[in-house]
Order: sequence, then C-alpha cells, then structure tokens
Amino acid sequence: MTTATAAASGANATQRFTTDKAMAASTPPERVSLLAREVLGAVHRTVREHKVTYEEYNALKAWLIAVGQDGEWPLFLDVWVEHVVEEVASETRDGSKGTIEGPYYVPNAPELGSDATLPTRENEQGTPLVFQGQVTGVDGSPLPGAVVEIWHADADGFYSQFAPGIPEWNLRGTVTADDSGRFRIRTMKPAPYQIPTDGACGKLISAAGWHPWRPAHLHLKVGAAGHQQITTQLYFPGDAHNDDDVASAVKPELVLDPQDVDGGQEVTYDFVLDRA
Ligand code: MBD
Ligand code: FE
Repeated sequence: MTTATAAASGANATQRFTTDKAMAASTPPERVSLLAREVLGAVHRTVREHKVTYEEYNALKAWLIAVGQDGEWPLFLDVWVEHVVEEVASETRDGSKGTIEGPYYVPNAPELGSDATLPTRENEQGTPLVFQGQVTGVDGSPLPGAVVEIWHADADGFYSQFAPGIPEWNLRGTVTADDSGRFRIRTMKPAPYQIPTDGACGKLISAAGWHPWRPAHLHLKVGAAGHQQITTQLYFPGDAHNDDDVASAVKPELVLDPQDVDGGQEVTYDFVLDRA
C-alpha cells in the first residue's frame, strides 16, 4: 500500500472543503470586526500574561505557515475548535445528540436502500458489525424515507478519498429508511483514528506532550423531510480514548451498546429528529 502522509490527506481535505463549503462572505462588517477583535484580544492577552518571546512568536509563525502548507487547516479546526461551534449550534435541539462532522465527509455516497451493506474491499479487515435503528420525530412518529449517510475509517484508521489506495466509496454509503423509518447497515468496525504525526498538527501534539488519538467511531448524518438534519458520531464502549478524545467530540449519549453475535457484533441505535 502507498503510505498515507499528512500532506496528502491534508491536501484532499482542503480541496474537499473548498469545493463543498467555502462560501462567499456574507457576515456583516460589525460582526466580523467584533469577532476578529475578540480573537486577537485573546491572543494579545496571552502574549502579555505569559510574556511570549520573539523566539516563541517566530515558532508560532513557522507553525501556522506549516499548517497551511500541509493542508491541515480543516484538520486543525475540526479537532480543536469545531466541538464548541457544534455545542452552540445544537443548544436548542431536543432530539438525538449530535457532534462534530470532522474533515472527512463526502456528499453523495452511493444509495444502498434500507437494508444496506457498505462497500468494502474483498479482504476488508476488522470485526463485522450490523448497525440498525429507527428514525423518528420528537413525538415518536416514524419517519419513512429518512436518509442516513454513514462514513467511517477502516481497520487501519484510514478514510477512503483521503488516504491513498482505498476504493473511492469504501465504507461510505447513503441509506434510506423503510416505511417504518427503520434501516440496517452491515459494515466492519473502524479502528481508533490517529492524527497524522508527520504534519503540523502532529508537531503541535508532540511539542505539547499531548496524544494524537480519537476513539473508534462511526460518522453519520441523519435527516428527513420537514426535520432538522443531525450530524453525529457513535462510539464503542471500552475504547481507551472515549474519555480523552483529542477532538473532544464524545458525549455519553453517543456510546453504543453492541452485542456479540455469530461472526461479529450487532447494535441498535435510534435517531430522534427535531422539526425544521
Ligand atoms: C477524524 O476522523 C475525525 O472524525 C475528526 C473529527 C478529526 C480528525 C479525524
Ligand atoms: Fe472521523
């Protein structure tokens, strides 16, 4: 296999974001001014309070340049900032908890029906997992035709379309709930994810003496007509990093309770959507 590098997956994530999400600025100047002054003020306070030296200032400058060169702005922001944006955005929702999207979502994954098998390689490694559930409204009524998009890492912690040598839609799919809002997805359990150690984010982590791990997780977007789409992740009990995710994106409601069955594991998890 071609080796995964921070710069290659960073370039893919940067390209993806630029294509899908970078929008023309519509933020009013008063708002831009307020937020920019606040952020810069926090930086200025840090410099004064901790008497940041020129040596440290230049190290920061070099590191910020490297974040861009390695294409790691999506990774950096989604790991260390997005969780607070998600917290604020979801404050007023009553349905299922969500969490951060992260840098590796790709829209328009193949449609697989309501009883789905995610695309895998012939020799896909890992524990077979059946993930099933029902999508309802906050009032408990089933939502037929709800759309469940799922994407996750392989047993080496790599994502298709971001790491090299993996088929385009591997471990990604779009699942449509049946007439009772139910769905079933066959896949292979993902491995924990390690922030690339050879890029700027990895350098920050090692310079600070932090660890680079996210617990194993499934990513999902769940939506239905007339309802708010949620973006979420689901985790596995007992993972060493459920309590210290580098991206701070684990919530107790998002930890699954899988059962051992013949040939793998099976788990049921239901989604509740707020009205739009
Ligand atoms: C991931 O797989 C992820 O989900 C997040 C949030 C950040 C980096 C890698
Ligand atoms: Fe992820």
